[in-house]
Amino acid sequence: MLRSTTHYLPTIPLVLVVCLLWPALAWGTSHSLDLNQKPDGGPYPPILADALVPLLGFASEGSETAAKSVIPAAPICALAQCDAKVYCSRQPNSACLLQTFKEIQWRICIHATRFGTASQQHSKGLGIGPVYMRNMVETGAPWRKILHEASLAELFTPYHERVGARYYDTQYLTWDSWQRTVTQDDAGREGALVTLAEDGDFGPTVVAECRDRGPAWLCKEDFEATIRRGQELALWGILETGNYDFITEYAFLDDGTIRMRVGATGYNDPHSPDEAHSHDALWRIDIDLDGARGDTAYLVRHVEPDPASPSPLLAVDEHVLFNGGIEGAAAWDPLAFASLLVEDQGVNALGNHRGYEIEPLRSGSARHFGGNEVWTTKDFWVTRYSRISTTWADNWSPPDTYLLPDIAEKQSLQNNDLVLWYFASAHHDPTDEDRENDPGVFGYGVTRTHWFGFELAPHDFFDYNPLGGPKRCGP
Ligand SMILES: [Cu+2]
Repeated sequence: MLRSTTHYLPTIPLVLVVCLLWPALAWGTSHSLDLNQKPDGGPYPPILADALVPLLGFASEGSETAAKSVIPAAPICALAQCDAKVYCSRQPNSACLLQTFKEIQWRICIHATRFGTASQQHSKGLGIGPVYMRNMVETGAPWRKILHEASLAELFTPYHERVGARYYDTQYLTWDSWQRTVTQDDAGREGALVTLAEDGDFGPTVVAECRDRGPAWLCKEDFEATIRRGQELALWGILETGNYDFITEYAFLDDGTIRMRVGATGYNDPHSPDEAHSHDALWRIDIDLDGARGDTAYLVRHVEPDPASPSPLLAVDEHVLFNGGIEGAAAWDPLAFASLLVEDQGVNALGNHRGYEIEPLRSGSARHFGGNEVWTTKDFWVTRYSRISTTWADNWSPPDTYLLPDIAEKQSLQNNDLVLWYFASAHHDPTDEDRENDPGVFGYGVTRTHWFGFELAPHDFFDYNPLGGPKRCGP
């Protein structure tokens, strides 16, 4: 079903205003009596008022300046709307979000991906980009681009016991069929709902949550102790593919990290609810550190023992050109703590190239051996941005049909415009925890969320601990 596009509101969707103002009024009433008391008399979590009042208060034009002026003394979230016309030009069904933490600020476009044409539609669900970040500690620090676009390229669900069950979950998605609306129940007490620019008739499809992520660092000595708790803004929506609901999440941390995860939940295949299977995802990340050009890919590995040393006790860490500096792929080696690093030509104050690296979040590595499944045999793929990179999803086809021709060009991965592809999986062998609580039946039903993904973490992108860590605590 195609939804009307006549309700496109270029700066802030009307429904977004309504969604945001309603809770503002409700909380405003309760907070007018006692900021620390909710209507039933219990205490609010401290983050609630701090996180959401700025969000609601700055959901208006000119918010970039306004948001900057209300940076609180404590490190909390503050979400506002930026100008989608300027920052979300490639995908019109979008929202532009400005997230202000104590030390850094994020400018994020989130959008519903649309590929192909109106008559031959295709989608990969929610995507992000462009994404910019800037340091708020240093006066006048520039916005630095981190990535141009990132989304899922594919979701794949092969079952263990059925030769024919090789489900490419994005194959049948049209521009709208995958979307599901989200509610305050989805968002929780600390979340807000975002309606994309062309979804006024449909409703909100993105949850924005400010989350406390525990101790970001701490230091305790006999007579002195200090701690910094971390926060993150998590943006997530639902990619609905049938019995499974895939939660696609993009989280922006206050230390400059971007975390991308998929959570597989919903209900098990009714035809074979106890059959083991894997949930595979391929992400495409068009990384543009400080602009598109000048990026170089490396594989970073820990090697122990150091083969060049006579002692088995010594270790060494490698920082080598990815695939010798040309387009290609590599397996993730957990014994090497391997990561995929991209460095820009630009350097920080210490003369180190500003970089970001993919650090896997996963419990294992799937490998499959059917037709068109070569793309599942490696975890990191790096290509140069090229014609294939711009047409890879115009019409749906399995990843082998665009990824393999792309790396076959053997273009240079040094000082170039790079695209990263990351493959990860969750293995799901249903257990009794997958069953409904219906005594006498105990049939297989809804499954708990299986998460997998990665972090895109800063690597010499800052000059120092971005969360203000002191030299030490104590004397
Ligand atoms: Cu499953």
